[in-house]
Amino acid sequence: MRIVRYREASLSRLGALTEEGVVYRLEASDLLEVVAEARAKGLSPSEHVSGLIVGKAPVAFSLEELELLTPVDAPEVWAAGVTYLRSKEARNYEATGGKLDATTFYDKVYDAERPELFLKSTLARTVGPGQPVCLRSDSNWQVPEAELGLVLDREGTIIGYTAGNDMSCRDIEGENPLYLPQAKVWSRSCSIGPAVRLAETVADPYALQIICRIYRNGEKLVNEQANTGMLKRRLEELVSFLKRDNELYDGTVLLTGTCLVPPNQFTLDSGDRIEIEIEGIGILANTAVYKHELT
Ligand code: DO4
Ligand code: MG
Repeated sequence: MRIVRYREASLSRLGALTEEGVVYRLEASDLLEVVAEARAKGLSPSEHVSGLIVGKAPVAFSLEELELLTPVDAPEVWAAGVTYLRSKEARNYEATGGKLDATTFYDKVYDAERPELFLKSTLARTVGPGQPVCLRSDSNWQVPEAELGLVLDREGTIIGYTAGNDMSCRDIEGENPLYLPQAKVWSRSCSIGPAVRLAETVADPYALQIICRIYRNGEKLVNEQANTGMLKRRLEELVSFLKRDNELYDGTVLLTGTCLVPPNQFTLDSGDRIEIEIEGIGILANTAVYKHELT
């Protein structure tokens, strides 16, 4: 069972998306309300939602016809880094100008007990499916990072999974690691969606296929695949470090790091269509544009 949000007239609606791809409108205003209702009844959120839609008519539009919004209002989006070998290699390439045999702090964090965690985005900087993500005007080496996102409640319980795009500037990060916030955070530098798959409906979160495709003028330039089975850390381990002496808010999203990096010579251009597909969650599609091109 997945949860989506969509626009109807000018209102934001919550929907249940079944395995058959059918959307049912839910009365609750957001995912956290559904979770609270389920807990009050002693049910899992998916059991509760299945009960709510029994005998109801689906919405008149298909998923593709709906104007989807972020599936959850994430007050904060945090991100983990260097959690896959592929990411460590890519960062070392950026930081050493291609001298892959040099040992760097990326090697250290990959092996350290403490993971890399950083504040990636806020509600106002995060966009949903179909909405433009922005490119930085002062970078010449920009890529999307396809990542599994954990949707958390204020206790740090994983209530669902979504797909996330951690837009990144490889040149700014490679120039100096102290520039990380600028390499990661700017207007519309993060997208999440298209749905939240309720956690109890995922048999094994360490066995999800992740695909990143990038199209330019209709031509597929990037088509990379990986699997969450290659993740170096446990999901609960990442959450436990995020919770340490920290305040979590309902709907916080934690991106778990990228396992897909486009070829080193690739940089995003305005108009590129980015698709991030995660098995069982769906396809998060966004077009990259410069901020001044937004209408
Ligand atoms: O170390 C910098 C960021 C790493 C990252 O975003 C990732 O591995 O996904
Ligand atoms: Mg990342």
